[in-house]
Amino acid sequence: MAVSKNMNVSTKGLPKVIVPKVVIVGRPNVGKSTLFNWIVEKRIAIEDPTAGVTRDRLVQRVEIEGRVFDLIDTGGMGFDDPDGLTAQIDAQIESGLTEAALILFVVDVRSGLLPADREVARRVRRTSTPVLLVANKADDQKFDVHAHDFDELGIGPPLVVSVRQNRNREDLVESIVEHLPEAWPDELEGAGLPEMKLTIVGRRNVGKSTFVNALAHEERVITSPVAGTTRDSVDVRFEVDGHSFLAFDTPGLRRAKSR
Ligand SMILES: Nc1nc2c(ncn2[C@@H]2O[C@H](COP(=O)(O)OP(=O)(O)OP(=O)(O)O)[C@@H](O)[C@H]2O)c(=O)[nH]1
Ligand SMILES: [Mg+2]
Repeated sequence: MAVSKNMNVSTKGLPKVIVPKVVIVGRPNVGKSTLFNWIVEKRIAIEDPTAGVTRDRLVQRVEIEGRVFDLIDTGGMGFDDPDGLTAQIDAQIESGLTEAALILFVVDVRSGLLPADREVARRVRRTSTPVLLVANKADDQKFDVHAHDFDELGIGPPLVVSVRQNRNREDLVESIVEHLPEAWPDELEGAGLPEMKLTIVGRRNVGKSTFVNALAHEERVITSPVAGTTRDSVDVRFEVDGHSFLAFDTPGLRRAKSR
């Protein structure tokens, strides 16, 4: 079995389990989180008309057509965060790119090719990882011709989709599965399941994310003195003495505003 930098999970007593990571990247507001939720068929990531909403990298394990992979949502590349978290958001994107077995590079057919898309293209081309270009927001067939705008990115023809209109999900999913590294033996299925799940809750700014990072021994989630830094709930897998755990970092609970 080929083991690459993209392979991650081990479970005590069992051989290494290979779970490829598929990372979604793109400039802000192209619909990355919406696409993430669409593929995993759950409302995990916050979708919002405002640019720069996603900060952490979100992971969801997906099983499609018998293949298992971790789908990762990331913040908008090139977004200048008003809370001063730009470098940390970018570091999360970089971690996603580094661990990816496949990159889904999302663009928006409605707004066409923007300089920020070229910047994303430059960055993904620096990796040696396969890239699938996904042109989102083609809510209607008339948008399909605009997909050619993105040819000059040099990534290849985009897969044209609309999450809103549920267009071409099957093609996208099939394409992801085709690009995954080789399958692992059937008997290992499910071996990557955590032995224990922990949910971390508490008021804003009490140090929940800092605690999760201490467990994971890495800067897995963004921490800062700014209350409300964590916006999405984030699954964090980590191991202690060969045992696998899943911690669930949650946004801080806010007191209901008194009027
Ligand atoms: N018309 C149209 N709008 C879409 C589609 N997919 C997503 N959107 C909208 O695009 C906006 C941005 O969506 P998000 O998923 O939050 O975008 P994002 O790329 O994750 O944004 P950041 O995390 O801020 O970088 C939201 O208002 C979505 O409803 C689509 O297929 N068609
Ligand atoms: Mg997002």
